Amino acid sequence: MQDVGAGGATLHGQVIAAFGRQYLVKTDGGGQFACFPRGKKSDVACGDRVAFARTGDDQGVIESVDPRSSLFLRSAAHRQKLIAANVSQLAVILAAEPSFSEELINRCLIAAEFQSMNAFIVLNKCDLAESAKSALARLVPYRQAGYRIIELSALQDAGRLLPLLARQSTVLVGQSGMGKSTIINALLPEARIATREISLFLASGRHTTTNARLYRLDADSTLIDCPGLQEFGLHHLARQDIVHGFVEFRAYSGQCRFQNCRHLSEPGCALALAAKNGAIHPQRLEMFRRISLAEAGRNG
Ligand SMILES: Nc1nc2c(ncn2[C@@H]2O[C@H](COP(=O)(O)OP(=O)(O)OP(=O)(O)O)[C@@H](O)[C@H]2O)c(=O)[nH]1
Ligand SMILES: [Mg+2]
Ligand SMILES: [Zn+2]
Repeated sequence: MQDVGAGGATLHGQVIAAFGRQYLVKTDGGGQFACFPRGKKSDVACGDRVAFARTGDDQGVIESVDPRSSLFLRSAAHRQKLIAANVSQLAVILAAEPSFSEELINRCLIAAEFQSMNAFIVLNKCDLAESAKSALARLVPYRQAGYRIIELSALQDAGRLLPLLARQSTVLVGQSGMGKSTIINALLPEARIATREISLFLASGRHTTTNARLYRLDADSTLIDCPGLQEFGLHHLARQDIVHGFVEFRAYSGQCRFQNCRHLSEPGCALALAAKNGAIHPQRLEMFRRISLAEAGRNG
């Protein structure tokens, strides 16, 4: 194989799985190496392109990370969790059952907007017709905001996602049990095998995904499967970034009575007026206020 350099040679590849501080790197020639980052800090994400020094037959040490086109991450006060690098779009995976958190949806969308990523929503398990109907009703504010909502049943046919995934690098996120891995397995039968291999490797018979993993759909399209999310901190964002994360609010920029309006309860707030007359969905403004107070409250 072309890419297998002599001992100590520098190789290049893409991180296709992240297990804590260990990364599986695939070279363009197809070789796979278990790599550790050099030093203590580990700021490498699934999807990253890296240069690494080969330290063994199938091992290496990551020397550097190439500049990224995007970095999808969540953060709390003192830590960041890198989710996926070099992704062009976000697919928020929801399901008819179990119930999903709307705050989580909004937080994921804000993080994607911050990285200028495209985003859309998938409502999975639509074979459960009754629950799908009420779930869909909860998604009206997002449709109104302009997000595409794809209804499907991964158990029946996930193929309708394919046109949206072509020539994109897509990260699938959502709460545990929504069906992210089932969707990927439906699109890529060989993913099932990879998942099983990883489960064996980690000696866990569980369904649930424990590590981020990149799958190649074709030469120009990739998918990243992630462990289920319970929370999504946005500590790395300023108040303005959170406002910007609500795409349909942008048309009202600069129209509030006060230039420093926080869109909470100030008089003459253009967003409050737009929500009142239905031009923006009141639930989105409510979500903005909740998240903004929780995250950007620290900035005054
Ligand atoms: N009825 C129905 N069940 C589904 C569908 N898709 C997935 N499931 C089931 O939902 C459960 C969870 O699916 P997973 O694909 O493991 O969910 P996940 O989002 O990857 O979960 P985590 O890895 O824990 O984050 C499994 O039992 C699936 O069989 C669907 O379209 N319809
Ligand atoms: Mg999974
Ligand atoms: Zn305002």
